Amino acid sequence: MSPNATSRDAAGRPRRCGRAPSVANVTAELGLCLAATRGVVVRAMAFDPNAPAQPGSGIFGLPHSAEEALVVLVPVPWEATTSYGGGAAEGPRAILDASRQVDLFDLDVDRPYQHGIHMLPIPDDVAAWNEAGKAAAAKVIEAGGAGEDPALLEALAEVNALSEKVNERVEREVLRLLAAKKIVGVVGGDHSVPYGALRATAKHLERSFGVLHFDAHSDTRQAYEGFAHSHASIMHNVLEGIPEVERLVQVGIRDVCEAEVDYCASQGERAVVFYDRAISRRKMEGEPFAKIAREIAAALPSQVWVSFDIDGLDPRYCPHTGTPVPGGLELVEAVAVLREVVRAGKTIVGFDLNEVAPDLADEDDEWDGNVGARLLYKLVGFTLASRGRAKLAD
Ligand SMILES: [Mn+2]
Repeated sequence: MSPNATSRDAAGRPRRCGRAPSVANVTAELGLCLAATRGVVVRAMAFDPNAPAQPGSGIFGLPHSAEEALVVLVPVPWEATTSYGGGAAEGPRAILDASRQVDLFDLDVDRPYQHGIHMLPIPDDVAAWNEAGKAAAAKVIEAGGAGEDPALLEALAEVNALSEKVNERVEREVLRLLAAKKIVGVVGGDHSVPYGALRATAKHLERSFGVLHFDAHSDTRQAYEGFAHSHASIMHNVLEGIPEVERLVQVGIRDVCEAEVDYCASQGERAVVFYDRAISRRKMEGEPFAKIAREIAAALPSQVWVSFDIDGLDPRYCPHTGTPVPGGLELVEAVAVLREVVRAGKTIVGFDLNEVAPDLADEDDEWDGNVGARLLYKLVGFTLASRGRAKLAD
């Protein structure tokens, strides 16, 4: 919440900013919007970026439709293979709800909202697949794997089939948006959800690119618990299934199995891991994080997809995420890495944010959604800046 957010809206939520819309502001901003969205019809509603979010407004309180927006966010309420704590399927809703409190002016990238940001409706079909998938997966997880049990093998096959449906749906949606020249961000859901988006990006770009992966976990397990598209297997699947991904750069990793360490090492230069242990030690020895951030950026190829698992951050930023691990990045450190990626002249070709889970026991607790929304806005902002569509502050 911003320091000047003292009043509350009709729903009792703190307002973003107490300032009343002024005619001069509205006119100036509409002018900016028109200038920024050449050829696109901007709806006549008076939008004031300094005012509180309007009831019924979209993500970040913005008025843009999918057609008007340059940035389109794809929510994926899917967490069937979550093995520990649940709630990530509610991530898109929690982020959307909390996003209306985010101040639109951004000290890193000025006015990223000018090009329009829209979140697609949370899809009912994926939510239904999630319910079915979770019920089937729970039996397998409880038994510690399907083994030779025919009923469990059937449940496992059902989960894997549903995962493939999610992947195909996300891939189709993202391909359609990329063809319409949109900038795409995927909002999970668990960490299995961006796979389809990465496949779509590979097809659309027709060239190689890198993945910058923030996470506490390596996510390079092969078919974790038997699930082909487990949240814990996403980067294994990416490296094995998407040859266009020329390099994976992982940051914040601190909870891995030995097979994952060996697997990443076996990838040679294709996988570069900035373990949390190494980052922490360097900081303890007095190295500035800015230097580490530049090193991370330098390890990336020129085209970069950012895959952000919220648990890459210190868990006080994401207390209800499914698999929290002590340690991790500060939010400002993650932002510093994104900033260095842009400063290094790399192009962010798309991004995902996943594993944000609200407190399911207390619906008034917006903290996880709040951090998620703010990080999402930064991802949007730096992506736009990397494409010359937002100004990077000094
Ligand atoms: Mn993780």
